[in-house]
Amino acid sequence: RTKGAAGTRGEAFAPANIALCKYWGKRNEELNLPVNSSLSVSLGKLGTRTIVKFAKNADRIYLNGKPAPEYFASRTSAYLDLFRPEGVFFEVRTKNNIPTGAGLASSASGFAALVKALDQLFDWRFNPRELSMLARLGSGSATRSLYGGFAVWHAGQRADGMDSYAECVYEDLKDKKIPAQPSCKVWKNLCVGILEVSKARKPVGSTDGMNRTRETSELYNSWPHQAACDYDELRTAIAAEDFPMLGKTAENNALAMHSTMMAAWPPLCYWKPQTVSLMNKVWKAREDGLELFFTIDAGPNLKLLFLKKNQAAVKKLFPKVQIVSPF
Ligand code: 2P0
Repeated sequence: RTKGAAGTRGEAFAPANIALCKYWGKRNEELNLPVNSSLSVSLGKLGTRTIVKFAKNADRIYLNGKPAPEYFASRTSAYLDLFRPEGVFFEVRTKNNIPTGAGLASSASGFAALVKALDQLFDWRFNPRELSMLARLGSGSATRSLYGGFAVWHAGQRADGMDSYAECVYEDLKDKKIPAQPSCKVWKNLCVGILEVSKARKPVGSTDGMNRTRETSELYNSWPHQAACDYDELRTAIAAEDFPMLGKTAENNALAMHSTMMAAWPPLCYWKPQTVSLMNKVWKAREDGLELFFTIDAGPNLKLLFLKKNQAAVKKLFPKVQIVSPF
């Protein structure tokens, strides 16, 4: 569908996001349709800016000012194939402002920024829900990167994925008639802290990890139920601006996801020894009265959740933490 005339260039930014209720398991690998709905918080100004233009003869893909590595260029070109008119090539210039090596997946903000830039280039004028479905075809977690702040990705039920899109959590609360604090459209004093354990690319990619878990882990049978409960709990916590409820649910959800992987065969553990010591440090701080929680994605790094009033205490405990504002 093209509403207007294609331009000569598109440029867009999309934020990175961290899932508080994780996406783990695909019901359709080609369309990246998830088993369960997920909920995330964005990293505000941290993410990806992408410029896309038409090119002659071949795609030219640049990452942070240099020709992109092969794995990145081929994944981007394969995604562009979905939209490519015959004989057309693209120049894509992508820059991540996520601190290098923060251990954050950039595929989420990357595909979201790319699809927004393509929307401009082709003048599709799709709405954010439609764009989130197109971003999903690049990477599941990209579905949630069309929005700042909290986003929900509805798993949907349809085989064609037309009901598997993301929206801002406040839209979803309105639809479900859950009253929200007026102030909580932006949860200003919520902070995310990044604790880097390793910069290395993960040994088992998310898609393979999810498939292995789904196929071999007995514990995975309980995952869809846990995810559904956590998703509801997080929505309620956001509506009420209840930080302890948000933190507890996010941490428990992450640990449950990792438990399903460890019970897979061959076993899958993304943690390093330092991951476990940092987890213990958070638990000890909590015992000592600090409202501090963590979440962990498919990797060894921790993301801390805390309120601004505790920023100094968190910095003191974890001097290397990188603190970012989600809004
Ligand atoms: C998430 N993760 O919800 C979960 C939690 C990692 C752990 O989404 O195969 O790179 O491209 O759909 O989106 C990472 O998986 O996987 C991810 P694909 P993606 O953020």
